[in-house]
Amino acid sequence: MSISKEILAVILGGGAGTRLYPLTASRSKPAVPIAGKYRLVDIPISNCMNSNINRMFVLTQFNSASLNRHIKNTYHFSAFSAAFVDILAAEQTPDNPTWFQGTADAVRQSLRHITPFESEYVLILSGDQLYQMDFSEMLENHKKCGADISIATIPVAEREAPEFGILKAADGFITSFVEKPKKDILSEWISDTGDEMRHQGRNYLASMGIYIFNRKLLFDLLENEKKDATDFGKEIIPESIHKYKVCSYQYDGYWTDIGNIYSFFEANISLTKDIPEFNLFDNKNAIYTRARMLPPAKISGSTLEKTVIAEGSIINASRVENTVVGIRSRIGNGTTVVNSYLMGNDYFETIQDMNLARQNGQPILGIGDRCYIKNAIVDKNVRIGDDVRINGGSHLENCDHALYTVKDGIVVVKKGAVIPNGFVI
Ligand code: ADQ
Ligand code: ADP
Repeated sequence: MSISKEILAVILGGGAGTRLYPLTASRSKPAVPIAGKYRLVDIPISNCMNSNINRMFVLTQFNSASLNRHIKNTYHFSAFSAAFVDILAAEQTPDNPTWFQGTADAVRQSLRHITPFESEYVLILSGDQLYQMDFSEMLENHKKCGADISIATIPVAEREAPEFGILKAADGFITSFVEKPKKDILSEWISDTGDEMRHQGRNYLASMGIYIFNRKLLFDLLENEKKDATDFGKEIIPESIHKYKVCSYQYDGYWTDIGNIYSFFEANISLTKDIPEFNLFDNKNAIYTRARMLPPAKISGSTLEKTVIAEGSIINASRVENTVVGIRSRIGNGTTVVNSYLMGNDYFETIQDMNLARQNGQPILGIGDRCYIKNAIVDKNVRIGDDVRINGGSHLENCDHALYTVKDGIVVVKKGAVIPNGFVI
């Protein structure tokens, strides 16, 4: 059987979505724009496609227009192939009056959509991680070990360990597992992760939340044995390790969780490094997204330092530094942007639109003249007037304002916000 028929993927597109608020205020998490021109869901989908896994379900709590449009316009497969990307949004049915309660519950409620598609294995992925991984190697390892369940694992440092499922393994099989251990018991969970990892202080083996299940076992667990379990990390995985063969597939490449504003911001900004850990310039492992017919970026009079600029942008800024500039962005004269992620715009304004906006005393789409923007995420379709100062940093308290939110020192300007001339944050 070819790998494409052997396995299908379920991408967990997000629970309540509060951790990425306000980016998820009007769109589902998989549709959140990342790296200037992609959306979060493009990462797991591209990893699947590059691993020759081409049947995918995206589970999401709500079905946003932008997610639908993105999937519909991006992932076209030949009528002669079995490939698909299907969105399964939480739905209320007569025998299931609730929304997805947790990850296991989300997969359980989707089983009836998965049933008609044959496969021997099911790959379960998180929708909020940045990494490039070949799942076919993980599947090979799963088969070679004769495992019932495989979990992708990665060495992490003590500081990060409490955020993850931490486990111990012997001869490739997981012998114990604790979901998000408290700091005071951490020392009991140190593993031998190899010399290189030990030198980096990465002594804990964390679950990446990436699982391969033998399909029959997954259905049995969710429908019978653990029919009340709501979560993989809290219930299904820890309760399975003594009963089934649960294999650890250790991964040593770049992998980062981008489930909250701070990690999402860091992951985007780190793309501006000379050699980013996440490689968008990879011939073999492309990250796919919607192919848009956009003009090249146009730049004038700007000093650009470590900046990633997407198509369709018009930049007259005086300086842009450590910044990701998303599609169709516009930055006015004399403006400085530092350490920021500008998501860009869904459309261009015409000269007439701009004149009309000016007549009505409204800023035009994009960022105006003589602004200073630092440590910010600027969501799509924002109008920032002239002489605006947005200076994010640890001196700012967390808050939620009508136009912006501050989280961990990062200012997030909300989608479609209109920021008047001279505004200061
Ligand atoms: P977390 O990421 O904290 O830990 P969880 O909140 O269950 O676990 O989310 C896993 C993924 O599922 C995320 O992409 C999330 O958005 C999505 N998700 C959550 N609830 C959902 C729902 N109801 N419907 C659809 N999608 C949903 C997990 C594991 C840890 C592991 C880390 C690695 O539990 O053991 O270490 O992932 O990041
Ligand atoms: P992309 O994939 O390019 O990010 P989408 O297709 O999700 O973007 O969004 C572009 C959307 O913006 C299109 O649906 C388009 O109809 C919409 N759009 C176009 N012009 C305007 C406008 N003037 N105001 C608001 N939305 C617009």
